[in-house]
Amino acid sequence: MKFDCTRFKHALTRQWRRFGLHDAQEMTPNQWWQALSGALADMLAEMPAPPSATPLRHVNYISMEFLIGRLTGNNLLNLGWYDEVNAALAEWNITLSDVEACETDPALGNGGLGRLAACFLDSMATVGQPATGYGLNYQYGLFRQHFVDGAQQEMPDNWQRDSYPWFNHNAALTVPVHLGGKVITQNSVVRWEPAVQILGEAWDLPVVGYQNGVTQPLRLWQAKHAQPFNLQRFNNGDFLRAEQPGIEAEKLTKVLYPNDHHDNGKKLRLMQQYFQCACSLADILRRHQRAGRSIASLPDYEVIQLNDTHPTLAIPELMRLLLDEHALSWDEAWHITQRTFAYTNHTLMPEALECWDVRMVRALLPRHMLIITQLNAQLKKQVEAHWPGDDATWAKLALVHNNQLRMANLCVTSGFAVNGVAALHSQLVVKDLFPEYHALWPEKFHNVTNGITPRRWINQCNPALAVLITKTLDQPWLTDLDQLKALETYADHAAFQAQYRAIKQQNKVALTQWIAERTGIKVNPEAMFDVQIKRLHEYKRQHLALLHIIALWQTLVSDPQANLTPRVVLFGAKAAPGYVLAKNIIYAINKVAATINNDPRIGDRLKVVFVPDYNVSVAERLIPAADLSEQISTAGKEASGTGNMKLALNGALTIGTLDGANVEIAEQVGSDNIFIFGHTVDQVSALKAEGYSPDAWRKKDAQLDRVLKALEDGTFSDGDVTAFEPLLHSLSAKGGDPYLVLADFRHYLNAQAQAETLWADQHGWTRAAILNTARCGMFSADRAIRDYQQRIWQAAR
Ligand code: DL6
Repeated sequence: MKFDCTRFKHALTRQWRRFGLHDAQEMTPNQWWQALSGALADMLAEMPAPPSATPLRHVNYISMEFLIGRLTGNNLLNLGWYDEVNAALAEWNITLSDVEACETDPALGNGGLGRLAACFLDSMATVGQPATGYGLNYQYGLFRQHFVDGAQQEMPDNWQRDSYPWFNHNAALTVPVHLGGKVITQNSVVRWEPAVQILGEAWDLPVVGYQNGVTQPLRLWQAKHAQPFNLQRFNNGDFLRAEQPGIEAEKLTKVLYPNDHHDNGKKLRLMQQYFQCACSLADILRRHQRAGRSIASLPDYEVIQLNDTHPTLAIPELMRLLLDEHALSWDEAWHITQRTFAYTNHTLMPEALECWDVRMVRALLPRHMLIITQLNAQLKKQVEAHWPGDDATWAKLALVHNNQLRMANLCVTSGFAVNGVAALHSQLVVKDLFPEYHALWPEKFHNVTNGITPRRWINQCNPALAVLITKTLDQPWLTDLDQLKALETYADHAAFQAQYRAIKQQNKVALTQWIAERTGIKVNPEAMFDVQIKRLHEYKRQHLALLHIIALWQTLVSDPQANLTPRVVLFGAKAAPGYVLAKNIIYAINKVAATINNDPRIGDRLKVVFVPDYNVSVAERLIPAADLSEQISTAGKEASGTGNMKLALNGALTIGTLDGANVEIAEQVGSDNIFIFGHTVDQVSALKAEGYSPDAWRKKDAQLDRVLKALEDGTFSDGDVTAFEPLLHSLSAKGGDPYLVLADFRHYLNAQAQAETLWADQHGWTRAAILNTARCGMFSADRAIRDYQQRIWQAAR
């Protein structure tokens, strides 16, 4: 797609006139960002749609989260217009990078699952897979994180939904959604009489394929009331209640993940889930029928990929539409439904497998609950035929059990495919989570190892490395990441090594400056940058990294001559507001950091920085500057991880357990170029089976004992011996150390020592880093999308 500078300037002019300005020179930096993005969005909207006759089924990717990151630079790079726009802006003495710095980071997700969804949209547009992303347009994202004396404080993240220039409000697509009420059966005809109607507005963001002319929508639904304002109440002086209907409806898409520790929060989340599903289903059926296709042919043209169980209600919603609106028989409706849905599992953690109180579902969705009850009865017959009289098996497989509706069971039963997100995880999905379902329907189960888009995670975030690769390879590689393999021959090449190292160094210097501005902490860019960035969760074991930091500090204090590698340990993570232990781990890291960073005996040899408010843009700064990538979850707990892939691709060496996609990263990069440690999945099970005792591990390791004592005795907390109570409890005999931190401590320290040995040999380290970049081609999201196409979406039906 060629850049048309005249059209661009016209579009830009229209934007600043909208601000009521006469001249571009009057714009503030933020207005520049608004104007530029608005102009580009207009230009994209005016572009002719690419030819639509494709034999491929259209993918409808429904996800509660899309962590899309900043769009302006990314879209320009994908359009291939970055340099031209930069040149055009120079006429006003503006640089694109200054404009990009003003951009807001849409806070429409929480972690890996939402970022994966964003990578997949980019790849679907790039590989030519017709697709629509369906999500919710939350007004407030997760939260903005601040630290007060080291403790996490959450502030609302009002990320500017109302003035986000990339949005196109597609008013023609508004759909009504119903809730509550009752079901009436007359002459065996079932009718739902809902109590409430809400409108779903379609707010579209463009997903731009990489230099191929494709733009596809990410459609985010926003809740509105049909009559948000009651004039009569207002005229009667009842001003507050006049706005009530609008407020009630709009709360549905107000916040991402409302606190679900109380019933109102849970109900709101359930309503969000249904609202999203109902809007998306209406849109999919409308598109299908507009194309003149019969309802029976839906699965031939459309597939609905459920990103985890959050959009499960799409299943009974489709059944309802087919039965009640299209008057199909139960068998016809079920036949269509079963061939339409595919489900991706992203977690084995029992507490993350969604269940809903049946009474709550029935109150909100009485018709859907009736359908689910019928599906449950149908499933019971199948289970009974396979395992006659086996109540225990039925208790595991039932959709409804003990008044709980199990969303994962509904997904597995009702779809044609189930996949895990890394080889190990997919094996565990079959072995530990759904063995009986696998026995019933082995053909449904697949693995699709996650991937990341190289457009954002190297081209955009690490432009100097992208230029070096382009200069070195004679093949296009950004859409064919396996081409990176050819870099292997340069791993020992002195000139290439020097350039590769210089780029890393330049990224580290840039990060050093940014850290100083953001946190006031001065770090040494020559030190090893040791990075752990991911959600804060006990299983991810940020506290294991903390124990190592304390051990390093104690060594440096007791032996000032100790030959340790200078290190900067960097964390980025948000803890869920109600997750006491996770917040205490953040607090402990910050308190330890404050002690170490201010210890004059330590100087530049060890610094610890917890970067506040970790998000996609922060990740884009940290990843290109990382030397060591911490992937240290307990084996069997991390489904995949995708940060591990981004870091390895950008030349950070992984220190990690044999968990999630680390296993495949190790296979790809080779055992000499990764530091693997810790108990394996089988060893973890064995240890637990024999009765794991954290105290026994503490007793046999004097260094571990010293580290824990320093947390217990107030060394890092101004003498307050209770400051880290939740953390210490978790690691104690009482807490049981459920994620085996103490059992892996010694292995981890040994692996860290190996990393220091290799760091001392800068040639060897750079060689390993280059081989990481060269061998991470398989972690492109393009490959993941092609796997989905081959194994699931376009497989013989
Ligand atoms: O598949 C994307 C991502 C994985 O890389 C992470 O390993 C996994 O923890 C994450 N899962 C979730 C599950 N949330 N729920 N429910 O976020 O998915």
